[in-house]
Amino acid sequence: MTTTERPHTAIADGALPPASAALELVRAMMRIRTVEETLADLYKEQEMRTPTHFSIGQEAVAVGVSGALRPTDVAYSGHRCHAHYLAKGGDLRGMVAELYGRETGCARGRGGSVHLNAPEVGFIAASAILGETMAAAAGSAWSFAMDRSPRIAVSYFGDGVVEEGIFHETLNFAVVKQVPLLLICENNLYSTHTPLEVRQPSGTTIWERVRSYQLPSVIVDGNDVFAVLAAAEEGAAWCREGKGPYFIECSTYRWREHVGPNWDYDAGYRTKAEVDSWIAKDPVKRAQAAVVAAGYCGDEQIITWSAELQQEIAEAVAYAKASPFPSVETLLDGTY
Ligand SMILES: Cc1ncc(C[n+]2csc(CCOP(=O)(O)OP(=O)(O)O)c2C)c(N)n1
Repeated sequence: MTTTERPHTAIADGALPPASAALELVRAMMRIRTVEETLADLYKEQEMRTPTHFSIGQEAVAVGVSGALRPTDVAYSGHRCHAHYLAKGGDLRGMVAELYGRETGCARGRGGSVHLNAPEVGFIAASAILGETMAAAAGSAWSFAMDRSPRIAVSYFGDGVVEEGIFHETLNFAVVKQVPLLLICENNLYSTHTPLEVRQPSGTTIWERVRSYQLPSVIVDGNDVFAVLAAAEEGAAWCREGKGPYFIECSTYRWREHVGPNWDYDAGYRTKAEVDSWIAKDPVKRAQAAVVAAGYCGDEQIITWSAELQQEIAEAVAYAKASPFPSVETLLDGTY
């Protein structure tokens, strides 16, 4: 196949999957939203002493991608990793306890919000060093290729990582070795407070630029969970067939401040009107409306789920707060 035959397209709105699958996606997004909004409220109590990057507004990416994955596939993430961890099946109590710095946390209270991990369900690692886990994901993918296994590795990263050297090294390596690596760029338009257009040459689009590495590259509406799922299914199939890596740029938007629980209209780098325009494209409400309109469920189902999810997160918080801090003698365990 030549480069021009590879898919290099923008993917339009996703068709609705069958009822059970579509409802599962909606509930999974609602769960992540409920968890993060609850934690954002509680953050103000100052009992979570970890820098925390919320992905409120970006839930469709993690949920749509995870819908195309198998339990044996692996995923890696960066600093904004809560949604990726939960969507891959990471334990909620282990996540909340980690944010509270407790021994029962998924990193035994030593890593905080940016070091979530759940290897038992294939969520291998997250790191706040931009781009660091991309190379590790390529390593996992390479091992799957050498084993001729149908497993694939996913690397989640933000648009800021596209300016890191490791991004280019990883793409080059993945293509040369034809490894089953699904690259998911969550383009939320900003790297901290700096917009994409002042960081990259005028007119640059990430997905088109990636083409120069000779791998399939598509862009998708990252606030449409069904479109993300469709793109991820295509990408995952490509990787599983041994055709090499596949790149998906997901257009989305972070609602809260870069790090922390607050709204940041007054920070001077974006306007309230801009944030509001993205809130109007709320991926959770959009998917809820789609399944109700399709007759898959009624509004009362959404209300029931909300109540169940509030209960689940309340129990996880209670569990975390009742858990012990690591003992002083063990503090250096796992530190290298
Ligand atoms: C190698 C490296 N350089 C700089 C930083 C500081 N830093 C942390 S988050 C961030 C912005 C990342 O933006 P993006 O990748 O678009 O992800 P987003 O925060 O928008 O989800 C920066 C520059 C870092 N953690 N690591």
